[in-house]
Amino acid sequence: MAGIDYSSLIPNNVSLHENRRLQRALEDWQPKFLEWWNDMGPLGFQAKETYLRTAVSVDAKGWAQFDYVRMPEYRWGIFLAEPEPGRQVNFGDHKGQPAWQEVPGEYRGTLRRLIVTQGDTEPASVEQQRHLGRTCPSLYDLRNIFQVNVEEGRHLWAMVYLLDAHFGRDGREESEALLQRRSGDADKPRILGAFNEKTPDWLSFFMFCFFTDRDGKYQLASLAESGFDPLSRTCRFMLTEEAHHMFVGEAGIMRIVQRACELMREHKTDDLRKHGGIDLPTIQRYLNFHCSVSLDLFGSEISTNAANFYTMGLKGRFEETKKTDDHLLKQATYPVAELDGERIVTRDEPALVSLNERLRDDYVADCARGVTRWNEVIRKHGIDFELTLPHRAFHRAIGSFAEVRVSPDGRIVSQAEWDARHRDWLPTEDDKEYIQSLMQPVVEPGKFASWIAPPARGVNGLAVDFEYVRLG
Ligand code: BYC
Repeated sequence: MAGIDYSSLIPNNVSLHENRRLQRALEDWQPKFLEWWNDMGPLGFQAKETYLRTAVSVDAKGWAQFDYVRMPEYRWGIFLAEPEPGRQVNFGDHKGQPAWQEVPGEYRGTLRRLIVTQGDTEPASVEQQRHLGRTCPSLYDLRNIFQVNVEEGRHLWAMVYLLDAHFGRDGREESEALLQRRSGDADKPRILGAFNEKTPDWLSFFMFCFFTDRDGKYQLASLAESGFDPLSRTCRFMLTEEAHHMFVGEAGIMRIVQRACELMREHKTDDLRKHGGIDLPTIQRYLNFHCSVSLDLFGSEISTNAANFYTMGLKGRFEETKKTDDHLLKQATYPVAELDGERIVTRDEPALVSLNERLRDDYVADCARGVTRWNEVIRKHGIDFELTLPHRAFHRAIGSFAEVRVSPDGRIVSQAEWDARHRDWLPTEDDKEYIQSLMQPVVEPGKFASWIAPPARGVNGLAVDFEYVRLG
């Protein structure tokens, strides 16, 4: 079961050949996916051989194999984590029942909506990153973004499999629609806000991988707890791929911070724009932006949707089965940050409707650990500067804080103060222009752009100056 059948048109470990109807539906979707990939995937590199990893089995060890592949020939397919014998619904009203192998009829619409929302983010991110190859800071980074892109493509396959296998005609229609919406399109935008923002440069890309892919980690982890077993198994395998995307983000920002510190020391100045580096305050403004739009992805602080997902057994908490409470949460409360006139206060709210906020708390704690590691680099250079996460109420468009102006340190401010100060807090036109001016491609193996340090090691034990993408 762990091995993946690569002999069929669609690689899979779900015995696709035994289900002709599903196989036909997916084989019908496959050329449409490829058409979308060619139209909306990485621009200008489709014919280049890239050193990519491909899943060969879903075992804990050794599931990845590395080789040169042209991206349109990447073997996208359907990989589910191993089934857990005797698995049950572990929370909500159906707690203790056997996990569902088929969609419970009464939850069909809700479950489909969750799967579509998850699925929609995957092609959206590929679309957002479409132009970045042309300004890569190195071949190593070019290979990494393509790895991320093909895996997001595979995550789309994962959700389309669930839609086609379990939602009949509606599912097939949703699968088509996933290829028709476009990131940032005024008429047919992607579903969630952050996935309609632009990712116009590599600083934004690394921030996106750090903050927005991390939302992916927490959402997938919650869906991996689902009582609908195929969704759980799908998300469990997706999480193994997601880890690399967050690594790309965290290590990318770390290398930019390191380069900034080296330039500050070398030139004895904070003004790195003369020296082709990205100064720490600019990094902070990009961090503020990407963190705040990613916080929005968790939905409203108080959400009956979230309560229903949980009570129905469809979407759990992060690490649900490690928690020792009753997994029903009908009596429990949870502290939630709220607006109280001109102040932000914390109040205990019913735990069920607070599940979005609870997941956001887990997420913020995880982000904070990454920021601490970046600050460690700054500290080691003897520089007196600290990157910080903005307050959760800063620059929000979803939830209780969407209506107020809040500073990164969590003060509610007047519109006048916001107008006067927001340039200190969010990327300015000047910042964007400067960052854009740095986006000159560096494609000689082992060479790196002026604004980013080389990584400590290459991919899969290879040298940093390995030819990760054959451009010749
Ligand atoms: N933008 O009760 P509310 C990833 C909508 S990232 C626009 O506040 P709820 C990845 C909401 O849909 C992970 N709309 O929120 C990362 C609802 O609309 P309907 C993606 C928003 O429902 C990088 C209404 O507002 N996965 O994998 O409790 C690269 C009121 O909703 C937003 C998931 O998100 C927003 N930010 O929770 C590649 C998991 N927020 O239904 C991939 C699946 C809320 O009234 N999704 N709305 O029309 C969910 O669990 C939930 O839909 C959400 C929202 C957590 C997103």
